[in-house]
Order: sequence, then C-alpha cells, then structure tokens
Amino acid sequence: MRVLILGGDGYLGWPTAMHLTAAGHEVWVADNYLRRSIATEEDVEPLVPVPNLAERIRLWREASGHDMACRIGDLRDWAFTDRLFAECRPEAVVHYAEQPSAPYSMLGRPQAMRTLHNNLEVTANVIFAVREHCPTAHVVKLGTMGEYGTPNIDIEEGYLDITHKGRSDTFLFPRQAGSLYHTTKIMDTDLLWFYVRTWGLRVTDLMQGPVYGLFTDETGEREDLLPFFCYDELMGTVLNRFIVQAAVGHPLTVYGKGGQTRGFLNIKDTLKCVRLALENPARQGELRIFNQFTETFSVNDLAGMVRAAGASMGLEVRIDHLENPRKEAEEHYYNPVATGLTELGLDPEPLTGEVITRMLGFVLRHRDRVATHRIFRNVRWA
Ligand code: USQ
Repeated sequence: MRVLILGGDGYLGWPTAMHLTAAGHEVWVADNYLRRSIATEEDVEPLVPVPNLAERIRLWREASGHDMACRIGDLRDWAFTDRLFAECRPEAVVHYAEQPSAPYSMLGRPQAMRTLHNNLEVTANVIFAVREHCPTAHVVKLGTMGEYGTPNIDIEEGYLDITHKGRSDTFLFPRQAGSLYHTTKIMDTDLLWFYVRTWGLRVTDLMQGPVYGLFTDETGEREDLLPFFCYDELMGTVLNRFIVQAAVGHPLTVYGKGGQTRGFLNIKDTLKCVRLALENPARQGELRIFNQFTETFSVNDLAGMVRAAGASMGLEVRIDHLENPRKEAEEHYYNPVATGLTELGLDPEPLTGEVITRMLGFVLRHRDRVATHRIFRNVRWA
C-alpha cells in the first residue's frame, strides 16, 4: 500500500515510517519540523540529539535496505499540501501532523493559537486534499483518549446508544477534554465526522492513551534510529518522564493525589495498531473509532513500578506529590472499552519491570545529558 505519513519526523511518526517500510509498504513522509522548532523555542530538546529526517532516512536505508520518500513543508500551506497529495496519490494517509502537547497548549495565548491553527487547519487541508486527489484513500487519524475525559460511566469505543423520552439513536460518545490540545482533537474528530457524512470519506480515528518507550523492532539498540525521547514537562509523557527522573535521582513528580488513571501503551503497540488499522481499512463513508491503549494505570501505579524497577538496579527512587498544575480529577472512575484492535489481532506488549529497566539502562548511559531544570516548570492550567 502507498502510505503517506503526515508528521513523519515526530515521536510516533518516525518509528511508524520505519515499521511500515519493514512491513513492505511504500512510505512517504512529510513534516515541517514543528516539534523541533518548539524544542528550540521552549528549551525542551530531547535526551539524545536526533538527526534530521533526510539523515534518518539515509541511516534506515543503510540499516535495512528500505527507502522512503520525504517532503519538508507546512501542511497548513495549501500549495504544499496540494502538490504533496497530487504527487504521492496515497492509498492511505496516517495523520500525526499535530501539536501534540497539552501543557504547551496551556502556556499562553500564542501557544494556544499555534495549537488551534496548526491542528485544525492541517486536518481541514488533509480533508480537502483527500477529496481532491484520492477520495478513496483511508485516513488514519491519531486522536486521543483525552477527548472523552474521565466520565463517571464506562467509555465506549467512539459511539454511544442513547434512549431519550422513549426514542433511541446513536451518537459520538460525549467528549469533554482537559486541555486546549485535547479540545483540538475533539474538533478534528468533528471535522472528519462532518466530511465522512457529507463527502463519504473513509476514516479511522485512533483514540490513543499516553505512549511510553523508545525501542521498536526496527530501532533495535541503534541509537541513531530512535525517536525523540523527551523528559521535559511539555513534550515528555508521564512514564518516560518518571524513568528519567529516577535515573538522575530527581523525586518522581506525581501531580496531586496521583489517582489520575489513563490507558497506556508501549510505542511498539502504537505501530502495531496503526498497521492493523491500515491493513483492515474502514469502509467508504465510515468513521470507525478504536480506543487505543493496552493497560490502565494510575499515576501512583506508574510511580510504584518505576520505584521497584529502580530498586532492582540499586537506585533509590523517591516519590513527590506536587500541587497539581493541571485541572483534572485526581480520583475518578475509569473503565474504557478497547476491543476493536484486539479483534483485529493486536498482541499487546505489557508494561513489565524488564521494560522499565531497559529504558532506565538507556537513560543511565545518557544521564549527563539530562538538564534537570527542564523536569518541572509548573505550567499551570489556571
Ligand atoms: N502527570 C503527573 N506527573 C507528571 C506528568 C504527568 O502526575 O510529571 C499526570 C498528568 O497530570 C496526567 C497523566 O499523568 O494525569 C498523563 O499525563 P501525560 O503528560 O503523560 O499525558 P497527556 O498530557 O494527557 O498527553 C499525552 C500526549 C498526548 C496524548 C495523550 C493521551 O502528550 O499527545 O494525546 O497523552 S491521553 O492522556 O489519553 O489523552
């Protein structure tokens, strides 16, 4: 299949690109280096420097014999997007091209506007480009479990049957996001849902939980093929952050009571889920929604697991409960359904002590690079 990956330089975009070429697909990647610009502007460089996309592709070709096409440009720019889709004519599009950080979106007005403009305009341009150049292409868009928030009922996979005053209908599951970033993902879903109904696009929305990890089957131990690995408050997800904190002797930064519960997954499972969705596409005129996570943990659970793994390596890991900079429930009901991807054959990678110690080993080799001032800058929601 000819697959166009938008945001192919990102934490998930680059490993997905390698994974899909290894699975025999023809891959094109596009990126405007937004994440790298934010890293420079906000002083949130990844733990280990990452070669540019052209260099990564060269390294991957040498390592594996697989190649991919690459275009650098901004998908908000219609001329670029139009040309890209006309040239590539994808059979499937994986849309990761978003500002992905909740805390970044809450920093201030400029960052909020950048998140809104980038995420919504790119999604809209992708919709128009698909209609113009490849109306039967399957769009796989990365959504987030955070669109649902933490309701006091079970979270279904995308839709909810409602009976009201004796009449019944099916609607998108109610969404109530906890950050501006997460709100833009709701808006993305609404845009896609509208054009699925109006133009008959075929779309899969993957409602993904926080991802952890850095090694995939394609990277092996090769550090020059690894994705961005961030531990700062803006770009690092919670488990990756805790592992770096443990490695440098910084107390784990649990926000508030730590009962916040989310659906997590290993980066390897992200790649499997995206490939399963691509290889089993949605029907024309369908918005198919999968909840994409493999296990649920509270923040306290994760802190406890990192402490135990650290102890097995002789590290003494302390846990701090900081005043929560975010507005979120710290103790809540959480029972999301996730059966769609399992039915397609997902064989998950569980979070074990071994997974954590392997990551800790990597971070310990690079501990001199950790800038501790990046760990907690206290980006407050209100
Ligand atoms: N948390 C802490 N301490 C920290 C960092 C985070 O207690 O040092 C807590 C947060 O308050 C939150 C939970 O851990 O309750 C998860 O935070 P996170 O930063 O790992 O994840 P989040 O901001 O929700 O965003 C990440 C990705 C985003 C993706 C989302 C999936 O950055 O792109 O959409 O995970 S989800 O969380 O399901 O919405």
